[in-house]
Amino acid sequence: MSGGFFERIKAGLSKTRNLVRGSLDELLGGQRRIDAALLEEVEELLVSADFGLKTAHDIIQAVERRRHREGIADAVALRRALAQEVQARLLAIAQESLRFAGTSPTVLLIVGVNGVGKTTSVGKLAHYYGSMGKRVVLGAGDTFRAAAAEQLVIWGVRAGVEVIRHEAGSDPAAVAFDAAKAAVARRADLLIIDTAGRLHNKVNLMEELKKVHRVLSREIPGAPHETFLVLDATTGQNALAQAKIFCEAVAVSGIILTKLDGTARGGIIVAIAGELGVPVRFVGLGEGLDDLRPFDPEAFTQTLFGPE
Ligand SMILES: Nc1nc2c(ncn2[C@@H]2O[C@H](COP(=O)(O)OP(=O)(O)OP(=O)(O)O)[C@@H](O)[C@H]2O)c(=O)[nH]1
Ligand SMILES: [Mg+2]
Repeated sequence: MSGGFFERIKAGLSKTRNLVRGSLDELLGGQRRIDAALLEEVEELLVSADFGLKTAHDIIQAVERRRHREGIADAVALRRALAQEVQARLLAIAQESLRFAGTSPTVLLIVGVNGVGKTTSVGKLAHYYGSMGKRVVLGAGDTFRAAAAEQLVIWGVRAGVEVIRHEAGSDPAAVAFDAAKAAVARRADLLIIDTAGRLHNKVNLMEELKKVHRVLSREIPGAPHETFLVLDATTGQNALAQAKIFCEAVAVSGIILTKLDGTARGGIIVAIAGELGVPVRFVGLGEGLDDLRPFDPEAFTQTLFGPE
């Protein structure tokens, strides 16, 4: 279950890895010359793994420039150049997985559309930071569905942390208020607030998130210190479109990319970096308590383009 990030991401990313490595092996077999035509095929391969049209094009242009400047004569040099270009784009915006505020509690707001894995990720984060010895409190800000708070309470029990909840249908901002009070009273290190993914319409959802945001900032200076948008990797470019809408409404400071284990579209991580400039902080690699890991750009790049 546990194991290093590298082993875990290799397994979790196996579909993307098989697509990228398998196709590269095919393209580069038979001692093919590294020329513009080959690079065009590599670009298509990156697009098929959801690196995004623009980002794939940028990467291949950079590799093409290097081919002229440094000479890229063989498959080994090409893989190395691809790895460097991808990694540079991820490292340019990389952040530690969670920036703790100078004064506790640090408040983390979790947003995203329905079904992407918000509540599951809140539970896994509670476990992750709880295991590190942090005192964690959860706020059940999804009051839209009756079962939502129940689901969070189950995760709270699994992770061994307290969950602040109200009746279904009550005001999420009131939950945020109580959760902030409780986190201060309990001297928590970290308060994580789950939110609803669906409301009657999109305007309502965004207005509600802004209200939760206002309440948190009134109760705890600087809160929410981080706002993570949860995106489902299996939805590919749709995830990117969602992200753009959320980033316009709330100050998203990081991305949690879930369900990487279920897709060959893991290149979306690079598209997010290239097009949104928001760092992926955690990746979801399965449904278990341990299956949320801090994102490591180097391990990701090595998994897709490294020597073995
Ligand atoms: N395979 C896999 N499944 C995941 C991952 N993260 C979440 N899921 C599954 O995705 C489904 C939806 O997860 P939730 O956490 O309920 O999603 P949500 O965003 O809270 O959904 P709403 O509350 O309805 O908006 C569940 O079946 C989870 O087990 C992941 O990293 N990998
Ligand atoms: Mg939920």
